[in-house]
Amino acid sequence: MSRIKPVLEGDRLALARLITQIENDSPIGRESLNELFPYTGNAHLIGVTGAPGTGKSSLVNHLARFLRQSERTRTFQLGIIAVDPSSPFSGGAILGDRVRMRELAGDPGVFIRSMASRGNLGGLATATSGVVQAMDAAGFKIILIETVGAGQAEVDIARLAHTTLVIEAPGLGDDIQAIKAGILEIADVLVVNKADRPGVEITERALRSMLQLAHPRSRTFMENSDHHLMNFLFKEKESPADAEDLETWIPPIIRTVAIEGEGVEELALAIERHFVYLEKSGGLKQRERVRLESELNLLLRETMVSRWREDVSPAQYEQALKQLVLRQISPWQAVDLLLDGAGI
Ligand SMILES: Nc1nc2c(ncn2[C@@H]2O[C@H](COP(=O)(O)OP(=O)(O)O)[C@@H](O)[C@H]2O)c(=O)[nH]1
Ligand SMILES: [Mg+2]
Repeated sequence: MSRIKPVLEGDRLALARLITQIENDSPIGRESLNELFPYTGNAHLIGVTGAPGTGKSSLVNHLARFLRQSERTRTFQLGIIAVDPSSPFSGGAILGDRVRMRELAGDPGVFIRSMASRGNLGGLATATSGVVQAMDAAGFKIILIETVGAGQAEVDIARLAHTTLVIEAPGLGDDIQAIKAGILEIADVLVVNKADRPGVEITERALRSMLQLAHPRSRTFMENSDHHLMNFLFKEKESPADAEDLETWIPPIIRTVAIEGEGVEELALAIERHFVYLEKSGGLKQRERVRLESELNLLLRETMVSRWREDVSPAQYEQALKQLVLRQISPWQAVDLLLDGAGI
């Protein structure tokens, strides 16, 4: 208890140290997370995902500043986790994050952490979930998690959130190759950033038709989504709890110009509207269950593989692979051989 007390009390240095322990997957990190877990569950977790260069970091930056200034949220402590699955030596995203840190530095209500993979994507998702828990227990009311929407690990990370924003930008191809269907399916809010660039309409139209494919049920989309959304938002401003008429959540499409901060207010309202929707519809409990279930499955998968690795030597693995390549054994037989060898 004494170890986690400073973290629970909001000591930033203690939190930063704990996060390092979590990233290293140390025994102290794990024990602390066990002790902290009962204190989690109070943060609104917001995932921000999309292809590299779509403007996720710029948007998160502006959103953070907006939330720290707006009346309802200005007392909230805000956590930002930037997950960069590329090599820590590639530099790009990390450099961008340094710029952001300088911009948001000086605001004691904002805590930023960048995480880079050390070549183990599964481990990155697990570490991210641990860091989210630590920030949640430390009292952050809103946690923004930025990930590059590409592989399975990013989908795993996106599943940690209550509200997922998928960021698109014009010019990445009319058919939006950059977005994987899996990511689109978990989108709660769609953002077309770089709306100052040509091709916004094309991107928006493509997104709308992809959404209809992904959610063929009762989702219909107004031709002019901005008007639809604004109507809703103004109603919402008067009575934030009045979301009962919504049976199915229709992901709104919001245009933004992140570098100017344009559309950020609308985005913040859409996020809030989604949270209110989750609370009112009972979806929050359901979401929480699904969220924790994917977290559990993630840890199970990873723990099983790492235990197996401890039991099977690289030589045994090589031997099985060699037999497989020589077609002395089938892939299934290779699996049996390796799992039996590990006593699993
Ligand atoms: N023209 C324009 N450029 C933008 C906008 N948002 C971001 N950018 C630029 O796009 C580049 C990538 O932005 P960044 O936030 O790092 O993208 P990320 O890789 O998705 O995090 C940077 O040079 C930004 O200045 C926008 O709305 N309009
Ligand atoms: Mg970024």
